Amino acid sequence: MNSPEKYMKRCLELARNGLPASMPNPSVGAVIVVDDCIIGEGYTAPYGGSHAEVNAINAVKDKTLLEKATLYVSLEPCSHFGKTPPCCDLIIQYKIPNVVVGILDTNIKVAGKGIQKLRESGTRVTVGVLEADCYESNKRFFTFHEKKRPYIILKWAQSQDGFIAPLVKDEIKPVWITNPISRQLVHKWRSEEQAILVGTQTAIDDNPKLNTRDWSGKNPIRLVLDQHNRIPKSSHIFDNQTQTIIFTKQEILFNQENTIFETIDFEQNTVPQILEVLYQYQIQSVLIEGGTQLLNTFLAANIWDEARVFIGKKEFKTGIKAPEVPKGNTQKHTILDDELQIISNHD
Ligand code: AOF
Ligand code: ZN
Repeated sequence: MNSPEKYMKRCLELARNGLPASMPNPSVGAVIVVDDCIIGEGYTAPYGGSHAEVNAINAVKDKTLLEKATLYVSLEPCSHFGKTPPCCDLIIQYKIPNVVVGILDTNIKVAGKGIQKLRESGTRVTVGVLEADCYESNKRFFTFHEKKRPYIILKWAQSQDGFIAPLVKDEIKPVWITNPISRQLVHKWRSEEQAILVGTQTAIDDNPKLNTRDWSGKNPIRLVLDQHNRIPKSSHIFDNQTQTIIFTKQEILFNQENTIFETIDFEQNTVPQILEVLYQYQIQSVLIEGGTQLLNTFLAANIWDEARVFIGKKEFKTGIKAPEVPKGNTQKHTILDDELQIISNHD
């Protein structure tokens, strides 16, 4: 591995520490090198905080070394005043002569202007090191800016014989298809995304909390479809514990500060309307947890980025049919007795 790749790998390692707290900002890693020695490192602080480059520069004890350093960074340094001043200005101020960038920023506020500003100041800039990995590290951010919609992850669990639920539910005891470890993993996944979406029937049948109680991360924003306001107000999703958005045909009076109603036209295709609302709220990623009808709607429209499907050992013989597992670039994992397939909708 040559040294730009070696240091970019380190940037990506650092960037992983910044997610999900940085969202909707991308999480970036930066490494400052002199004579093949790392003298400073940093990654993006939680949303609204300092950027990776700033943290890396602040970590360097002897600032005079910066005048002969190379800064490696997994995303183009910003050139705009957002919640923080431009990273480019700081790089120029400290006279860092070389900058190696993983990938360009597609946020229109930056989009090449960072590179241009650095080059105009005389900084030597290289772009495109481990570009695909840098894209992957901020897939939610890039999807949001490029497609004007959140990154969409479909998730469901199905029985060995292809059912998402039995026909008749036990009122007292929930029927689990997957083992407790898989279920904990789902709570980790919930903590990694900004929002979680379920359909009306799932909200009524399962009365889900849609939180991360089996994991230590933050709760996602809950999104629920409820065209005719059929979901009982005593349901967990109306418990005001987490910000909740209800997509409905007609808004109703409901005085809970954490519950917002968004009216959409159910006579029209709902998918683009939902995505438009999420874009307005700057929600960059959503985990869609069912039910079958909602998952099938996104699959049929081919508007999804990843599907995560658990296949449990249980057989139901009859029940509610799971969506057809989509074809695509598939990774298979085993979690105790469960099989997990992760399918990417991209090459
Ligand atoms: C960088 N380094 O670590 C990150 C960048 O409102 P602000 O000031 O926090 O700016 C947010 C934008 O800056 C964000 O949308 C993206 O374009 C860029 N993020 N840039 O140089 C970083 N996180
Ligand atoms: Zn910046």
